[in-house]
Amino acid sequence: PPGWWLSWASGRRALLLHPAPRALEPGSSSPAAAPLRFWGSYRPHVYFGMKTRSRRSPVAGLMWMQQLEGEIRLRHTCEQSDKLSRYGWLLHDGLNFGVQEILDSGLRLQTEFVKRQGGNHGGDWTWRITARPEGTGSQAAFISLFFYVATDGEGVLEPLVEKSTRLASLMGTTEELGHFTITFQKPTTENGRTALHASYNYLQAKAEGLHHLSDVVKASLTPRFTYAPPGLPKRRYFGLDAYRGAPGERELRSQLLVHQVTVALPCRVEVVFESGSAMDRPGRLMGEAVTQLLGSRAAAFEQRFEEVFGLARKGYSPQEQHFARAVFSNMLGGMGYYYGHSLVQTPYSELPQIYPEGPLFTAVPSRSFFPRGFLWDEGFHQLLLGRWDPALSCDVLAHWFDLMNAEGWIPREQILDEEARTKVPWEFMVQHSGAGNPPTLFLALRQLLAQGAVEMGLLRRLYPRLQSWYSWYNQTQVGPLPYTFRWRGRDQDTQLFLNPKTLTSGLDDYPRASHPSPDERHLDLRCWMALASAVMAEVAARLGEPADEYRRMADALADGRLLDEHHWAEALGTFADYGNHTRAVALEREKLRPAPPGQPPPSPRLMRVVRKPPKLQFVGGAFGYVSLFPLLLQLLRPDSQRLGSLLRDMRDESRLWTPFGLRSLSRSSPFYLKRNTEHDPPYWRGPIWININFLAVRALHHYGRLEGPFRQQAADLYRELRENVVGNVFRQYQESGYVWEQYDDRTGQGRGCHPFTGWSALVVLMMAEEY
Ligand code: 6A9
Repeated sequence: PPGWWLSWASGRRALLLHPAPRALEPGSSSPAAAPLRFWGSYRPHVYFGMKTRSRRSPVAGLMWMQQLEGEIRLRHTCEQSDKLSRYGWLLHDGLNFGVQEILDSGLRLQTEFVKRQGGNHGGDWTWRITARPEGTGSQAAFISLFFYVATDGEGVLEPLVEKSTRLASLMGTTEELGHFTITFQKPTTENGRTALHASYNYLQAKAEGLHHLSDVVKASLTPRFTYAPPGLPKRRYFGLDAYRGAPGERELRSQLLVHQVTVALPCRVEVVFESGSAMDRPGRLMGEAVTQLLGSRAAAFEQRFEEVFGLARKGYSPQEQHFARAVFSNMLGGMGYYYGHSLVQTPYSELPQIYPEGPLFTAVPSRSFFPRGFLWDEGFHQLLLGRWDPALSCDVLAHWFDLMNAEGWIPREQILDEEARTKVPWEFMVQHSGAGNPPTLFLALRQLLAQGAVEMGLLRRLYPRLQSWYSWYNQTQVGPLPYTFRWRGRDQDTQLFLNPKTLTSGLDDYPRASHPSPDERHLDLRCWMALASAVMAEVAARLGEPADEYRRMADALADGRLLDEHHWAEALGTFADYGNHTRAVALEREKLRPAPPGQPPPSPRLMRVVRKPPKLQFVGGAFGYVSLFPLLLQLLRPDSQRLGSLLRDMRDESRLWTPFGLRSLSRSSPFYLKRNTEHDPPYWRGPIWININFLAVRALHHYGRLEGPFRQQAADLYRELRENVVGNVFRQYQESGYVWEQYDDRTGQGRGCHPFTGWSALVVLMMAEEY
């Protein structure tokens, strides 16, 4: 066939979903098949909200505002710039209930939901919001709570308005939910016994989409309303007035109803969702019934948490247990359900293209900063969630594998809908169909298999996808020699970076060969492929499929001699990448000619200068996480001298050891804490990351139990490292209110974004010593 045809056909393949039958069975997320999971807090990017696991689910959510003179401080989506001193789920079982605490400058909000099954559409739920002043108290004497319901292009909502300003309830219908009603109860004192004076406003509007809800509400507020509780002075407040509509002729796909209640602190408000198909209710789920149901759900959760993780019987203090429950709940309660398409750049066309639509049910790294799916993060997430609810993890894996294209590729970052897109700068939006990411889903799958939690039917459906995924890495990320591998997609513009990044590896700016080239061999990817091969062999064997090829590959990649040949750098005394490399690089301000008179002065950039030409060699000056990979993924034999050497170097304080965990890059590396460009602070060049520390703790645990010359040393390091990591993440949480993306290797302080209860939540497994 002519060349154009080939590229047209392959371009199509990159944009077609994998042809094998889906891993998810048709309708498996529907309310009929999975009623308990239908409604959930699947909107991790808002402080409090719910939706269903359906394609165009209506959403419900909360916004709030302390009524301050002349100032609109509306809270809705999780934003670090809101500077809340703390927020997150304290308890969440992923199915029935959740309890969240939010501290917002002197205001303490407790946001709770509890579900009750009944009917054919996922049952009923009730929200309870309790607000009170905290500490020195809020500057505002009264607050507004905004409860909203919005459609996403499907279904209708009918308001029922009392006394022209109070949205008392609404009736709705959507395809998957059938008929339902939502009732907004009047505010009461915290114990629910006494009604409180309140002012009401409501809004009915149309919005371009769910990503515009905050804007529509903000634009509808005017300060012309008065709050006048009996016997107290009148106060002005911002209330919902009229929305004058979106500019232009855009399609308005969302119907929005907002109930605003303005009330003094402390107070409690409940919202009751009732499914039209649920009959014979024992009574409306509100007040005392909510208190009781929440109480019994919380007790059941705490009991099960103890059964699974055993922290009380292992002697942890009540505060430590509280912390562990909160961190775990935040990962589970932070799960999202998304439906939409990625934007994908293939090598076959000039512009990014639209990838096929699909659903994704996934945990997220961070509710504020990265509230969406990330491929290699997810493998780590499921190590924790799989202990709690293996069926949930299987469901998540099936969703991820169903997003695979016909070439066997899964997009790394899943930015699937408009809400997700509002959080991402354009440069990060497009996914490249040649770009990989560590195949950590194999880690999760291996654990689920060990737990006996993967049904044969699912495994069989996953198998062709696993095969394709595995071959994708094997074919597209191969290195220059057999059994070597190379990450594609390194930064090309070498002059602009101290060291061109390797985003695909997940370790972003971790130093690699200074001059990217096809001669590179990446140690971490090789080790991931060893793991992948071993898991493929295991899966094939279980299914009675031919496993020899996978076994042979797994053995070859774990073979000590071959590993030495490709990655042991005798002169450096460690394992390393290989490539076209020089250490003699630096960033310097470029020298520009002065501008002619009258013209603005030029702004010189920081540019890389290379003082000594690169040559093919092992990558020196880069000891750190990558060098540890043969240990991290447990490829070394317990009697390997390399194991002894890595243990020694790991424990060395001038290299990786700190009182807070292992730093990502040796303190003696020339790249240690170096910026990559003017605007890129060091990321994987010193700070402590919890996912890799988890792998290290887990590997030390492994080697501490195997007979061999380094057994005692590994066992000792295991104890120390585990205490350091867990102790620091716990202390930082107590001090700062959050779990963080990374930790400073000099002070232990949380760094990067927060809350980050993606893989940092693996501290729970380290506390439980479950690996
Ligand atoms: C930036 C900016 C509001 C970077 O945890 C997710 C990933 C990891 O997979 C990766 O290993 N993080 C780590 O190096 C965060 C990546 C965020 C990229 C998008 C958008 C949004 O600003």
